[in-house]
Amino acid sequence: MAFKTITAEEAAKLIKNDDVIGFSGFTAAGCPKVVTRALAARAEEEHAKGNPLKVGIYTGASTGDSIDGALARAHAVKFRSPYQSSKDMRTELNNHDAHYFDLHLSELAQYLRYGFLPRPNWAIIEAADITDDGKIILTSGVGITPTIARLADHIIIELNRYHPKETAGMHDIYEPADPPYRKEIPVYSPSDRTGKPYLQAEPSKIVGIVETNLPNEIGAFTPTDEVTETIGSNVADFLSSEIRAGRIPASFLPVQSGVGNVANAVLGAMGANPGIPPFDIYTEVIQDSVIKLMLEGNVKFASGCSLTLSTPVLESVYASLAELKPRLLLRPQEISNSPEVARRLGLISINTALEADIFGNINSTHVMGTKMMNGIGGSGDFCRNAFLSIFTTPSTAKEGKISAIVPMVSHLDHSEHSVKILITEQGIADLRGKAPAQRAKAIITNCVAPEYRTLLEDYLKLGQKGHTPQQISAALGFHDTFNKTGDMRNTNWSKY
Ligand code: 0RQ
Repeated sequence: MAFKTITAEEAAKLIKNDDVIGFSGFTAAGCPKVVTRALAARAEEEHAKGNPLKVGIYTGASTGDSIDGALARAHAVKFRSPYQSSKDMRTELNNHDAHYFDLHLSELAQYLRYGFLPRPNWAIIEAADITDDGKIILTSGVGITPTIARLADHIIIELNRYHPKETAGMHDIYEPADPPYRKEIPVYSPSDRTGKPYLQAEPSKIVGIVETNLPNEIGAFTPTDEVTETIGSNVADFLSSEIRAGRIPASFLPVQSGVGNVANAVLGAMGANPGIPPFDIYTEVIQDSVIKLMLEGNVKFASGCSLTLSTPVLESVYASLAELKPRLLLRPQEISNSPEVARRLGLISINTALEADIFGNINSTHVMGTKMMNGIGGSGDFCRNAFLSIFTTPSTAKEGKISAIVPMVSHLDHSEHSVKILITEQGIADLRGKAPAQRAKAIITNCVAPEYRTLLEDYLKLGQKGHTPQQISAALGFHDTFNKTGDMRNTNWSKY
């Protein structure tokens, strides 16, 4: 091999305080796994000696524990973008120990190219294979890798033998030109290819190869329960009724679905609904339920940015590559999440809200308006541009002490102008063509948990006479009551 083999510790020693690193992968799929653990150990040693060692971090999305967890616990992160879902990183961000810049996932690569953010000094890339002239076959997640490989001064490769070289052909690596030279992204159907199956890196930038043989750090999904299954069947019933009404073509449209338990339940219910024909997926995260639906014949093709699969399911895909590779495509996130492509393909977009308000605004990110949960992720890329944007959420959280439907969201990620349908286990609110007061009625009647309905009806009676009948002094009364008493059900409007 043309490149020097080095250890993770040797690689980590090259990285200096204040350096900026871009990582391959998307979610824990395709992320490097050993250099950051060595870097975290070094940071702890340096900190013990009183020396600073903190780095800026760009990733595709969330990562495995070896990146966000290890570096956060070592207090080795100066800034972080665009998405994370690690308990330890969350603590760092919420304590202001690391600065977090929450960003639409489709935008990070171009933000870096445009010079809006510091350029990465390092790209650390997990590869399934590499040729002497720098052609890299990525593993199970693409993320921002093409852009960081091009922009970084130096590249470290983690060559992970766990991922078979035979995945070559599953990736489609393409970077759009920047304005004023950008042309349309030529994806007209989910299976269209626009680029190359490999990433071309500049060989002189590659400082070393660290050999590994490690699975992705992806935990198993918690099983569906009554609430998530009811949300799933509400979504599937709604979509099949839209087909019957002629508002969704009988051949159906490509589906984007978020991550997590609700998303898994939704896809499962869609597969089981006889009113929904086999469909294509155009999304960011291909998770276990997509592979199951593919094997059952309910999903025809899946384009995404990562195979975020539990280890047994990823291994079953690798064991059936001849059958599945022609039906799977992994793209950079600026293509998988492209607003232009989402609008053109007419995606049905289904994402999960942390909280929604009775007027159809969505908070996806901030618990009680202040604490960062994960980030906006791809939800904004899709929601604003989809053919039909659906948000789902269980109607309550924390054993009913929190209503996920509130008078006014405590932080705004997706506005009433983008959100078309809200679905909970209680039912479905179709917000299309409704004025704010009508939306409030539809949401309170159909989506709110019974114990919160009267409270929200009473809130509306307090309302001012304006177009959107908010009572500003009481609008965050649910949150205020929760902060004071630990239970939103104690809200007493006469106090506001
Ligand atoms: O708390 O973890 O302590 O049990 O929030 O809630 O119901 O398990 O739902 O795991 O799907 O996460 C919005 C965070 C939902 C996620 C969000 C508490 C609840 C629980 C998690 P525990 P659930 P999920 C594709 C698209 C933004 C990015 C996005 C997300 C925990 O879906 O990050 O959409 N979305 N990306 O108890 C306080 C509330 C709450 C609440 C729930 N109103 N107030 N806590 N919880 N509602 C993905 C990518 O972009 C990669």
